[in-house]
Amino acid sequence: MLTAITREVSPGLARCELTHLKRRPINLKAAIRQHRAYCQCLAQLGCNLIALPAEPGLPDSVFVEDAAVVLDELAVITRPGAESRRGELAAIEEALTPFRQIERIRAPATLDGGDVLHAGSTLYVGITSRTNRQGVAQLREIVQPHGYRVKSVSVTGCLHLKSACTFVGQETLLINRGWVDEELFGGWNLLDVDPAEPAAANALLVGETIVYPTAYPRTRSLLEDHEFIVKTVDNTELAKAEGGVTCCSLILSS
Ligand code: CIR
Repeated sequence: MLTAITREVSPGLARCELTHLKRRPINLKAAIRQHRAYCQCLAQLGCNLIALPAEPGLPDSVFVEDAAVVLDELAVITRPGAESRRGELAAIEEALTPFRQIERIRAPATLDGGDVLHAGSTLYVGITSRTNRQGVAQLREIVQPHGYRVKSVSVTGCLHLKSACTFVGQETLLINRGWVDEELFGGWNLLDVDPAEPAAANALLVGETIVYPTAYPRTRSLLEDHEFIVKTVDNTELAKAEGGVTCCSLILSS
C-alpha cells in the first residue's frame, strides 16, 4: 500500500523562493487545478492521499518533498536551506509520525529533500545552495545504521539534485549530464534527457509508472522508446515556482 502526503497550493505562491528562474506571474487557479490533477493521478496509481490544507503564510509549502526524506525504516525531517521554508516542517512531521520513526537534521546543517536521490541502498545527496556538507554528514550518520550509503554530488545550474537526475526504475537514472557529474553514478544505466529539454530529468516513479510533465515530449518519447510506462501531468504553473513532479509529494509504503 502506498501513501502520498501532499499539501494544497498556498494562496501566497507568488512570493515563492526563486533561484534560477526569473519571477513570472503564476496563475493561482491554474496552479491549483494542475495540482489537483496531479493528486488525482497519484490516487489513480494506487496512493492513499493525505492532503494537508493550504498554508497562506508559507508560499512554497506545496513542495512537501523538501521537508522530509522518507525511507522504509524512518523519516528524516530536514532543515531547508531557505529560511522562509522552515515553517513547513511541523505539519509534515505530524503527518509522518503515525508511519515512521522520526529523526531530524539540526543547525548548522541544511538539507532539502529535493537534493536526496534514493536509488537502491544509496542516497545521493546534492551539494547545492540549499544543502550543505553538514547536512550530508548528519543524514549519513542517521541512515548508515539502517544499511544506506550516502554519497555527496556537486550540482550546478539547477536548484536541486533531483532537478538534474531521478531514478525511473529498471536500474536507470534519467539525467542531464550538464548539471551533474555522471561519474558518481557508476552501476546504473543512464538515460539522457533530450538536449532541447534540459529541465526534463525530474520524473516521479510511483510503483511501475513514471509521472511526468507534459512539457517535455521529446524526453517522454525517449522514455517510452525504452519501454517505460509514462503518465503525464501538466505542471506548467508550479514549474514557474521552480517545482517539478517529485517536489509535490512524499510517497511512502505503508
Ligand atoms: C524553492 O525554491 O524552494 C521552491 N520555489 C521550489 C522548490 C522545489 N522543490 C523541489 O525541487 N524539491
